[in-house]
Amino acid sequence: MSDIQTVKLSNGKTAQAHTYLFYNNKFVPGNGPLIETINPTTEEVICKVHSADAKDVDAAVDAAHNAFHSEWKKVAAAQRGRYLNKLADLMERDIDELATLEALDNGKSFVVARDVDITDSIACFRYFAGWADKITGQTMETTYDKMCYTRLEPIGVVGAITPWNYSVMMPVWKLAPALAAGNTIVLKTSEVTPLAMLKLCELVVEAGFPAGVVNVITGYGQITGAALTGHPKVHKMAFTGSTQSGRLIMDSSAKSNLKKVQLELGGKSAQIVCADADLKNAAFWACGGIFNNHGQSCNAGSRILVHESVHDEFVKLFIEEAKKIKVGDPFDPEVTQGPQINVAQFNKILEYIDIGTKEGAKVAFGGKRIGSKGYFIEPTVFINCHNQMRVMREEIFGPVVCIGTFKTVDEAIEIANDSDYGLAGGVYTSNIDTGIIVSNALEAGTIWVNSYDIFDQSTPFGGYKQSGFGKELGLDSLREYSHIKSVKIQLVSRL
Ligand code: TXE
Repeated sequence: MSDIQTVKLSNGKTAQAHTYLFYNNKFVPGNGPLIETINPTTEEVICKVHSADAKDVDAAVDAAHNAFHSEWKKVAAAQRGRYLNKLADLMERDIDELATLEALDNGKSFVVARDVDITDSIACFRYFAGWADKITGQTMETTYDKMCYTRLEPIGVVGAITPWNYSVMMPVWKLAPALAAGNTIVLKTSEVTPLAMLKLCELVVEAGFPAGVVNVITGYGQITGAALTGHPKVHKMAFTGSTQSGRLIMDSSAKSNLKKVQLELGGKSAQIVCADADLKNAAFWACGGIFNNHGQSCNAGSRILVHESVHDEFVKLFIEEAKKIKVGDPFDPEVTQGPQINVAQFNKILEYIDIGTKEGAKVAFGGKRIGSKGYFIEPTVFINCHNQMRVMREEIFGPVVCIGTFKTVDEAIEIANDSDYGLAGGVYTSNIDTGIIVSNALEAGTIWVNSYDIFDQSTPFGGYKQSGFGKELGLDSLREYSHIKSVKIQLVSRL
């Protein structure tokens, strides 16, 4: 089986896809089990992709280790930035090919893949390219006969493990700061959606990165992921995925060589709609806040808490917004919601719709599968929800929103914080004091006021509680990929 395969799109066209592992700037076959990657629109196999066994992981880590300790360490910081900018330029050139593979493999609309996922990934590389030669420490005042300063140093080989919901953007959120800070990286893509990232590897070579700096392998969590997490030459793990897998990664990192770990995990974020909110604006953002990416976002605002005095009006406006979502083939330019990622997620979501109904929530909109082929589910609105229901507490990770009411803002804060998770939150109000007070009180890493799900490269993102720890994006993220060294100099000679 050769590396490059011709794959079929659901619109009858074809694309080219790499199917091998990528390390040392080469595409090489893997020795793990072949993985069938499935088109969620048609339920057909797109192609078979090679996976890495423990020996392949060793080879990829060795490539990264050797590159770090030889060439990459000596590359000037400004040159690291130039490589990242060049990669961003090449992604811009090949944006349609990258978006095509992402839409094919993941099921998200081609337009969204191009204008959000790939466009934001390009912006992320450019943002961190700018930082590469501006990484500085501090000079400290201590005593008259000493000089003390800090240096930010790269950690070495970074291991990254990413999920399928943003199969280019989540890797890039790790690659860009890790490389800007001077590390090399071995990234394990999700076994569910490997294709777009493998295409990006082609561009890594063209951008001129020295061999071994960027390495991308595919494989199952228990085989490839576990080998990477337990590897003694990997000194930091960056992970996005389920809370359950996050625990395993932390455990294995601790048991191997006590790697530095950052985890971006699940969520059950609350959007609070106050009585004084502009309800049309709230309905617009809250709807995108849950249904963007088919509800498959860690920060999805999947609980909506509405002041009881405006509940009926809000629900009416919210459903009007939900009706505008067009579900269908990702390559139809009008479509905003494609299929769910795979049969496991599809069944899980339908099961939760059933659980919610049995718990006493009422389906006010949607609630069913669409068609008989492909993993399509209607945007679904539950009302009459309270915080003891499983659908209000557990991450559904699909297009299902649960709406409940509150009487006072304090009660809304209490309900919002009554969660194992703490990734994000939202508040809609026309009073800036309320906006700030609620933002301060919510136990979550990102809060949006009068909007939701807006990202910027400069603004850090990461969780509280069981949504994980560590920050992605922004200056804080560079520190996640750096050691801070203190240097203390005793001035011996006296004038
Ligand atoms: O995630 P997994 P799954 C949540 C969401 C979803 C649920 C299950 O609720 O319904 O998780 O999704 C790798 N050692 N999120 O099963 O398994 C795996 O190969 C090392 C939220 O797809 O966590 C993949 O690369 N790695 C989330 C990655 O972990 C392991 C996004 C994510 O897969 C591993 C995805 C192991 N033992 C799901 N086990 C978010 N925060 O956005 C698995 N992996």
